[in-house]
Amino acid sequence: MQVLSDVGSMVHKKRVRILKGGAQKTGPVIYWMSRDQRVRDNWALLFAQEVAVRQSAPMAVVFCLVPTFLGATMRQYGFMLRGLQEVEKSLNALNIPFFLLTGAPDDELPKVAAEYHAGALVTDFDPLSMKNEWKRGVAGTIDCPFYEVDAHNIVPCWVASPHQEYAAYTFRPKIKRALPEFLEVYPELRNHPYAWPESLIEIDWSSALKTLQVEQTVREVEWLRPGEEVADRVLHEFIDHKLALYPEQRNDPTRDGLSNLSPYLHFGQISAERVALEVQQSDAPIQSKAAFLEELIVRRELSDNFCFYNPFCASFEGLPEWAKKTLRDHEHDAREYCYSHEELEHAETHDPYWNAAQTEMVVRGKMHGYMRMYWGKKILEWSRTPEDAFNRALYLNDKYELDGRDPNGFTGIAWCFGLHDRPWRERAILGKLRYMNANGLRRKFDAETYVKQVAAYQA
Ligand code: FAD
Ligand code: FO1
Repeated sequence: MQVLSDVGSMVHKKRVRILKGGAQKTGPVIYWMSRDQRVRDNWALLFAQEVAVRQSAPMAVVFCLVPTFLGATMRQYGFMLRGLQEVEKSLNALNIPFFLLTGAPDDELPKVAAEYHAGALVTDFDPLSMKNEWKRGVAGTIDCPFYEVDAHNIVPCWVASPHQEYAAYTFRPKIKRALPEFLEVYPELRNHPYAWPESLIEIDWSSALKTLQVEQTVREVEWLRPGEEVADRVLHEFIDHKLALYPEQRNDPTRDGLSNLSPYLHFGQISAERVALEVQQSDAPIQSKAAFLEELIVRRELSDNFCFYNPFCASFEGLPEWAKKTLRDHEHDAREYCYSHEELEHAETHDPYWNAAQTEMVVRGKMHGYMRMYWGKKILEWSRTPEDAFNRALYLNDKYELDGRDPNGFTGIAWCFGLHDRPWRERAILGKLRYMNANGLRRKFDAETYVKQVAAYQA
C-alpha cells in the first residue's frame, strides 16, 4: 500500500494512504464519509478540502446508507441518521453539499464519481474487512485518485505498529513514542471557496429510512441523544464532573462515572483526538487523566490494531492459539448451567448480576464497561461450545449496544476469550483463561444496588 509523499500540508502525510494513484483531475473532490461522521475535527474532510482547494475545485461529502449493516437495528441506525442530519446542516453552512446515497457503496460511489467527473475521492479509514471490500470495489471502478485518511485514531493505525500486537504492554510504548507527533491541534474547516456546479436537492430522510431492512423492535434510546453538538456537551460534562474521580469510580456500575462517549466515538460524531486534547488541557489530577487516556488511546487503538491485522477479529478463529487450545481442551467439561439463546437474551439466568447487565444493555443500549467483562466471561461458561459462546456474545452485543459492531466490541469480546491476556491457573470450562465470579463483583461494588438500579430503568 502506497503512502503519500508530499501532497498535503495541514494533514500529516503519514495519516493518508493512496488506495488508487494517478494525477488529480480538475473535477470536484468527493469525500466518502463513513466511519467519521462529523464536520469538526475530521482529518479526512480537511484533507479533501485541501485537495480541492489546490485544484480550485468544488467539493462534496457523500454518505452511502446501506440497508443492513452487521446486524444493526433501528436503535443504531436512528442514532446515526440523526447525527447525519446535523452533518448535512453544518456542511451546507460551509458551502459544501452533502449527498445521501442508498445502496452498496461499491455500486453507488463509482456512479457518482463518474457523473460529476470527480477529480479525486477521499475516504476515512476503518479496519473492518467489509469496509475494505467496499473500498477495493470502488478503487477498481473509479477513474481518479482515491485516498484513505485515518481520521479515527490519534496515531494512524498503520504507523502505530506494523503487526498485530500481543497485548497492551507491547503496544503502549509504541503509542506513547508516536503521540507527540500526532496529537496535533486541528485547523478549522473553511467555508469552501468554490461553489458546487448544480443547485441542490434537499435530502428526503424519511424515504431513506424506508430503504432500511432492519429490526425495528430494538428501539432508539432517549437518555443519550446523538450528534456532534451533544457529543461535545457530554465530553465537557464528563471533564467537569466525572474525570477527577474516574480512577475510583470507573469499575463501579452503581456510579455514573464513565464518559458515555463510546456511541459518539463509534459513529465518529466526536474525534478521539479532540477528547484527548480537552482532557489533557483540563485541570483534573494527573492520575485521572492518565487512567482515562489509557482507555481512550491505548485500549481503543489496540482494538483497531487487532482488527486491522487479524482478518478473523470477529470470530473464535481470530483468538490466540493458546486460548483456542485451552478452550478446546475443556470443551467437553460438564457445565453446571447451560442456557439457550432465548434464556440469555431475555436475561433469564440464575445470576441476578448477569441478568441486570443484560437488561441494562437491552433497555439502555449501553452496558457498564466493568459488567461487560463479567457478562462475556459468563456467556463462555454457560454455552455448549466456546465458538457458540463467542457468536452469542457478539450477536447480543451488536444487536443492543449503541456502540456495537466496533473494533472495540470485537476486541472486548475476544478479550473475554483470552485475547491480549495471559494464561492463568487452569480450571474447568475456561481452561487457562482468566476467571471472574460474583464474589469479585461484590468485593468491588454494591452489586445488589446495581440490580435495583437496573430494575428501576425497566419500570
Ligand atoms: P469510558 O470508560 O468513559 O472510556 C472512554 C473511551 O475509552 C471509550 O468510549 C472507548 O472508546 C475507550 N475504551 C474504554 N474501555 C475500553 C476497552 N476495554 N477497550 C477499548 N476501548 C476502551 N466498546 C465499544 O465501543 N463497543 C462495543 O461494542 C464494546 N463491546 C465490548 C464488549 C465486551 C465483552 C467488553 C469486555 C468490552 C466492550 N467494549 C466495547 C469496550 C468498553 O467496555 C467500552 O468501550 C466502554 O464501556 C464504553 O463506555 P464509555 O465510553 O462510557 O467508557
Ligand atoms: N457505515 C456506512 O458507511 N454506511 C452505513 O449505512 C452504516 C450503517 C451503520 C449502522 C450501524 C453501525 O453501528 C454502523 C454503521 N456504519 C455504516 C459503519 C460505522 O460507521 C463504522 O464505521 C463501523 O461500524 C466500524 O467502526
